[in-house]
Amino acid sequence: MVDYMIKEIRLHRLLLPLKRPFTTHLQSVKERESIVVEMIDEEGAIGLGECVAFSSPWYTEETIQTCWDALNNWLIPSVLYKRLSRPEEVIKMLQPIKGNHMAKAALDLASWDLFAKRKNRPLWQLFQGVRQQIDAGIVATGPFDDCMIKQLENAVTQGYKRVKIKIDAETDVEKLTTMISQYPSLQFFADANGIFSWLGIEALRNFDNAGLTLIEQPFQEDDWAFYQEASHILKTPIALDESIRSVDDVKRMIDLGAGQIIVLKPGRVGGISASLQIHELAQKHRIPIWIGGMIELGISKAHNLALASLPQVQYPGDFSASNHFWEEDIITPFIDVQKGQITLTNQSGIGYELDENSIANYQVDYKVYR
Ligand code: OSB
Ligand code: MG
Repeated sequence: MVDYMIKEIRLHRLLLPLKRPFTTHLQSVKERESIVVEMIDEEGAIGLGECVAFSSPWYTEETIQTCWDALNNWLIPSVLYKRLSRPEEVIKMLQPIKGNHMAKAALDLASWDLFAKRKNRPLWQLFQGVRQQIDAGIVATGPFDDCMIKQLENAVTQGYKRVKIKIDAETDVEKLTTMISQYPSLQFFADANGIFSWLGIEALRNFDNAGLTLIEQPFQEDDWAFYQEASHILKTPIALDESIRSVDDVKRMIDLGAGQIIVLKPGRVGGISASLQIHELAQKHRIPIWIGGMIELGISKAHNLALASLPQVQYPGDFSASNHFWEEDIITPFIDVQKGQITLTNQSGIGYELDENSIANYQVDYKVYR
């Protein structure tokens, strides 16, 4: 394998408005910050990555500012001008720096896209993905009122097969059960974002006969004992989202028998390299995976889509079209959902390019290292 060199890295710090606020019991997100990474080799090939931390630590400890600082001060100096022969060497070079998985992921993603482009192969084929059509899935928020019905009707019209509902202390289980029975063509996931650590396992039990395909993150990240207990009591499978911050968390989940399904968010676990390790573990232990979203932009989404081609990904992920959250995404072409599916491209790498106009519109800071 021939060596190549990381000759230049560009960081675009962006701020985009959401079409409408995304509100859960944790936070109302109205605008989205992001860092897009361009990693360039000596031949001028460009690999794209994205950092998916939020502006404040409501969902993960890392924020866009901590990632910006980590990237500028420690991560980029550790990889710039280094020679590589494999994409996972970038994350290995970053091992002496503790934590900062979300900041590291941005570079790891870029490294994989760069490698695939050098090889002139689509990323999903490089992973030996087994499918080119990826099932889409939408998230619908708010109380079970007319607005929710409108969101569900739109989902059905656009061909989505799966809808994720956010649940909290106010959720009316009876209304939820009726609603689910009225949409037999849709699979319903319920995401609790940890609230049953405060409401208790008994309250969670009320959801067991609602017709849900799965319940996502009923308890807080480290409430492993709750996960063990609930996995015995509930017949609805439990999926772990926030709890899966690294490969080690997956090992813990398996050792403890805590939960049945992994929600894999590459941007949180340290990138593609860590995601492939998690996939291997999940395959060995027969644990199904689905790929989660974080209201991210097209670059991260494209990486996630490529991973969704892997065999152990067995449920539809958080994959909506670019126009679900955004007036204008930062990639061309936009991500498009047809008959409930997204087709992986045959272009090399992630198969999408940065839209320079849109980057210029939303850029609030820019750094270049060469
Ligand atoms: O908990 O899955 C979550 C969005 C931001 C942060 C956390 C979560 C979410 C979502 C939306 O549920 C998923 C999406 O981007 O489609
Ligand atoms: Mg979630």
